[in-house]
Amino acid sequence: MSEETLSNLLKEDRRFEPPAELAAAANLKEEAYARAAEDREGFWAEQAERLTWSKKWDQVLDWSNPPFAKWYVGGELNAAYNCVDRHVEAGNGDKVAIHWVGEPVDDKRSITYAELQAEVSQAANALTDLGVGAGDRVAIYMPMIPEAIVTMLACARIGAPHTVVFGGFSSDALASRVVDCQAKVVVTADGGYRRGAPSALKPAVDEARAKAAERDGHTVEKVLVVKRTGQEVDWDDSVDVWWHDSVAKAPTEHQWRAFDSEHPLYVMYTSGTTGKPKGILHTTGGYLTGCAYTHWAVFDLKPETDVYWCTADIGWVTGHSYIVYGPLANGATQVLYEGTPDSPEKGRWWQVIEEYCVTIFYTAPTAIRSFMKQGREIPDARDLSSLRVLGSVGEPINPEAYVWYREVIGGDRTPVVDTWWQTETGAIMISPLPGVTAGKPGSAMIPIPGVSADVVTEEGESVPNGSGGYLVLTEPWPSMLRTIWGDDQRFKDTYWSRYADQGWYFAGDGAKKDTDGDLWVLGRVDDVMNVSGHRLSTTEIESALVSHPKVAEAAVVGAKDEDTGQAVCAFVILRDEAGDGGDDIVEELRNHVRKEIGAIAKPRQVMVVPELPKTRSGKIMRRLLRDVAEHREVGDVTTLADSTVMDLISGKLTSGK
Ligand code: 6R9
Repeated sequence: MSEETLSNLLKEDRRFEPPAELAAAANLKEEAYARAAEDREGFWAEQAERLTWSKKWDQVLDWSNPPFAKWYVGGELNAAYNCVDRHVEAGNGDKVAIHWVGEPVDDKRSITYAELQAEVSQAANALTDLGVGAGDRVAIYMPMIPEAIVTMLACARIGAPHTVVFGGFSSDALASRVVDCQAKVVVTADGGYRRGAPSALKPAVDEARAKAAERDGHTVEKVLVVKRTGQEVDWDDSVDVWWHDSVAKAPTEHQWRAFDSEHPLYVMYTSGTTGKPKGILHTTGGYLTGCAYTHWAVFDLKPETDVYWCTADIGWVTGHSYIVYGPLANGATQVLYEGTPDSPEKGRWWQVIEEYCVTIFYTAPTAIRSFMKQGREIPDARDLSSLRVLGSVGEPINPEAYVWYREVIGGDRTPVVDTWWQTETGAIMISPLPGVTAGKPGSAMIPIPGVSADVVTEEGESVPNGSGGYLVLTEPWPSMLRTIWGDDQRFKDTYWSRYADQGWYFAGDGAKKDTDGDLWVLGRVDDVMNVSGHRLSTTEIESALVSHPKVAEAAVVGAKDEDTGQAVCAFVILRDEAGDGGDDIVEELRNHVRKEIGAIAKPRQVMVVPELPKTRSGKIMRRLLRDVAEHREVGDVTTLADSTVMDLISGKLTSGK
C-alpha cells in the first residue's frame, strides 16, 4: 500500500472523542491495556470469573501442543446455566431476557429469564427423550424465533454440540453439514416469514435427510418441528416430532450438569469461498469467557439499564456470540427480530428502536449503506435518542457509512465501534472501546485488552506505521477455534502454517497500520488486487465510489487483464434520487475514483446494476462478480441470500441498460 493511497483513505480525518459521561462510567478504562499486557493469563483468569464455574480451573492456558490450545484446564461449567439459571438464582427471574419482534407486525413476545429457564429445561428434557446425549450433534435449521435460542441453550445444557445452519441455505448445504458433523437430530420449523409471506423450511430438511441417507449412508434419527407458519408439511411418524407435542409438554425442571471447560459447545460452518465448508469448533469455558468479556467491554454493557439489539441472524457466528452466548451470559435484555429490515415499511428497524428504547445497536455496514440509500428522512422520523453505542461488524466500514451511522442514527452523539473478528476467533478481537478510544471513521483501531495482533510482511516482519501487510494474531486467546471439525490437518494448514515458525494465527485478511499505528482491515487477502504491480484494496476503491453523491453501494473486483495483470471492475448501485445517473455516469465515476485515489485505481469498467450478490451475513460475493467481469459462467450461488440476484445483474448487463 503506497503512502499516496494511504493518505487518501485517511482524508476523513475527524476523530470522535468518547462522550464525557460515557467515558467517566466506562466498564473498561485505559489502564486495562497495560494490565492485560503485563499479565495476559492473569487478565484472562479475571475475565473467566465473570462466569460461574462448578469447578475452578487448575491452569489458565495449556499451549504445550500448539496450535491446539486448552483454556481453563480442569475447570467445569455449564454454558446454559451461565446464560439463564444463574440470573434467576440471583433474583432476576422477572427481568426480560428477550423482546422478540416477529415479522407479522403484531406478533411479539417478551420472555423473562425465568420463562427462558423453564423453556430451555423443557427442550433439554425433550431432546434427552429423543435420544440426544452429551457429545451427540444436533443440527438447527430455524427462523429467528425464540425456539431457536431455546434449542441452542438446551443443547448446551445437555452437552450436545449444536450446528446452526442458516435457514436461507439450500437442502444441499444442510445435508453436507449434517453429514459432516454426523448430526443425530435436526430441529426445524414448518416455515418462517420473509417479507410478510410464509416460506417453507421443513421440505428442505426432508430433502436433506434423504440426501444424507442416500449419498452418505447417514441417518438423521429424529426431526423436531416447531409449528410457526401453519403451512402444510409432509410427515413421517417414525422420524418427525412436533415441538408442541414434545417440548411444550415436557417438565419445566431439568437438572443440568457441569462439563469440562474444553467440552465442544458448537460447530459453525463458514461459507468458505470454495470446496467443502469448514466446521469451526468452539468449546465451552474459553468461548463463553470471550463472549461475555467482549460483549461487556466493547459495548460498555450495563445489564441493569441497557436494551441491546444485534440484527444478525443466529445462523451466523455474530448471532451465536452476540445474540445468544455473550448477552445472555451477561444477563442483558435484548431485542430479537425475525424479519427483514424494510418490511413491511422501510423504517421498521428505527420503529423497533423507538418502541423498545434500544440503547446499544449492532449491525453490518451493508445494512447501513442500504439505509443511506433510502435517505435520512426515514430514520429522522423516529426518536432514536435512547441509543448510546453503535456497533459495526462483517466487513470494513467505509468512512462515509461510519459518519452517516454516527450522525443520522447516533444523533452525532454515540461512539461507533467497528469490531473486527471472525467465526474462527469466536469473539471480537480488534475494536475501539467506546469509553476510551477517539474513534476514527474506517479504522477498527487496536486489539482490545487481552488480544495481541500485528500486521506483518510475507516474511513475518512487523510492518512500520504507514504500511500494509497481513493481519496475524500473535498470542492464543480463550475463544479461539480449537480445530476444524474432523480435520486437524486442515486446521493447521489453513491458519497456522504460513507463520509456523512464529506460531502466529494467520487471519486471511489484509490490513495496514496508519501513521498513528491504528489498524485498517482491508478485507480478505484474495480481495486484494494487483494492478500493474500496485497493490490496491477493493475496499478502498469501493469507499471512493461510495463517496460520490450518486452512488449507494459499490463492489469492486480485480479481473484478469492482458495489460495490467488485473484490472479494476466496479459494480455500482445508484441512489434512488440519482435516477439512471445520466449518460455520462460511467465516465463520471471512473474519473471520480481517479480523483479520489489516483490514476492507478481508475476502474477499467463501471457497471451500473440493480443489486449486488450478498450472503445472508451481508458479505458481497465478489467471486460471482469476478465471473461476470471475466465473462465466465457464474459459479455456485447457493450461499446467496437471494439467488436470483445474479440473473438480475446478468440481465441488466446484456440488455445494456
Ligand atoms: C464476525 C464475522 C470474517 C471476515 C473477516 C473480515 C471480515 C469482519 C470486519 C471485517 C473489516 C470489520 N470482517 N468484521 N473486515 N472490518 N470490522 O464477520 O465473521 O463471517 O467469519 O467473517 O469478515 O474479512 O476475516 P465471519
